[in-house]
Amino acid sequence: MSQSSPIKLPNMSNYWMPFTANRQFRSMPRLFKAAKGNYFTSIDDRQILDGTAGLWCVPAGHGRTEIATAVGNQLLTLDYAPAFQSSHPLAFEAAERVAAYMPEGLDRIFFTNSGSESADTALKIALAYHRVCGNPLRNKLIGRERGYHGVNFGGIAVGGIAGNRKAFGNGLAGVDHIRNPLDIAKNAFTKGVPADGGVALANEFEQRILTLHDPSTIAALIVEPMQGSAGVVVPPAGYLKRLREICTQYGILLIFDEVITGFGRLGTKFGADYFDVIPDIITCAKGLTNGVVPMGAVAVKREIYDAFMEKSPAGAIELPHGYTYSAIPIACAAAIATLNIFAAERLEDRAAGLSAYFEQAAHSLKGLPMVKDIRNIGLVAGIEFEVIAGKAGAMAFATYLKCFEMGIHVRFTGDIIAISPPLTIEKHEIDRIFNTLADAIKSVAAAGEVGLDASNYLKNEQVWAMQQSL
Ligand code: PXG
Repeated sequence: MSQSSPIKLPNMSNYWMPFTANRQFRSMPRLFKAAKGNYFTSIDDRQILDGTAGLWCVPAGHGRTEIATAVGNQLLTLDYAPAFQSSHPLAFEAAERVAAYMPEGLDRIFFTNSGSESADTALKIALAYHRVCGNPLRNKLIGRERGYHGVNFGGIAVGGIAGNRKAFGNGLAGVDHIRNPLDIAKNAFTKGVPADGGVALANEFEQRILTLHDPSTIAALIVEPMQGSAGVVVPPAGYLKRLREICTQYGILLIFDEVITGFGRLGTKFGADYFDVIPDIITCAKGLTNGVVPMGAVAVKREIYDAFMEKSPAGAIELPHGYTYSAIPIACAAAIATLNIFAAERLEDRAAGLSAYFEQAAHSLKGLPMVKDIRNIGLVAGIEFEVIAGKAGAMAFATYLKCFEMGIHVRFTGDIIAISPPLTIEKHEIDRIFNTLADAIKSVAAAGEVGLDASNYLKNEQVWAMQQSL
């Protein structure tokens, strides 16, 4: 692109963007027009290294022809089949393939269209399970502080990110939260899983929450094995195992929300595999179709499914729940093609093989100005900054903008930068991500004034050209 021909931007008045500062965005749009492998092409023709696998959803890298071909062919063969009271063979095949990828025993699969729908579906299955088993008073749901389970009403009720809840009324009744395991004072700059305190922290579930509510009223506990959205919170050793024991002891279903940790992110198929803890229900989405067709799945233990089949009245719909697009043919085709790629390229093993290198690179940022903590596991890292007084989030947001200007896509949440590249990332690209991030942090910190005013970062002439054409 030459400077004399500014980029033609779309009319941006109608699209209300999700989880975006819409007004800020329009003053400095960040638009992609193509993607291949580990790179996006921005609208101003720059190659932007994808340090986040899209929104954690493109583990196999962008533009996979195997998936595109499968989806295209499927679209021209069977575009849609009614999902209620009828189906199509690929739905059963996709469920069989997802079941085979899940930990042993979680082999009954309900399809949704997103992680949020998967979370709400899992919560509804848990409630309905206890009811069908004759325990309707087990109807409370427990989540975790700073947990993220999507944006639907169930998900935000058990979720623990205050900003995602406070605008939306009273939420569900009968919900409580266990403590968030992040302890920077004790564990700052821990590489991987913190060693201590896991069992004591999990015991707090029994001592505080179960005592308060009476365990016989609790249907389920939902947690992410590693909290992604809240800024990469890695639980201490023994914590998830102890939660499992407590749930088993009191007949509470344990749900792992694996929307981020599923499909190789930690260097194993699921977080359940990484931590060697098998929940009763796993939710997933994102990587299931490599992010290209919306799809989520809820895997339940066979005994749970069997209870519905055995105890529901003959001829009844056992679970009055589902979506028009549950197991839509193109999503099934995309999921099967994605699982084929995982099998052929052993992407989880690839992630595991790179994780030590990635860890080293992430922790090389220790000592930079404003850096308060670095956390990592598998191919995920979180870099937490000191909060600038009166400007919470500004340091991370400015760093994100600076990285974008420098050709790297990172994520920010609060004052934390999260890195979660495609599992196809190469070592030199890992170097580039963290070297660029280091430069961005230094530059933003040195600028002193890191307000939310993007004009500080409009040094790039091409970005300027975009500005002029608004
Ligand atoms: N559960 C978990 C654990 C998630 O991380 C959802 C549910 C909801 O999924 P859907 O498909 O409804 O968006 C998520 C989504 C980020 C980021 O950068 C994280 C998510 C989504 C977008 C951005 O932290 N997580």
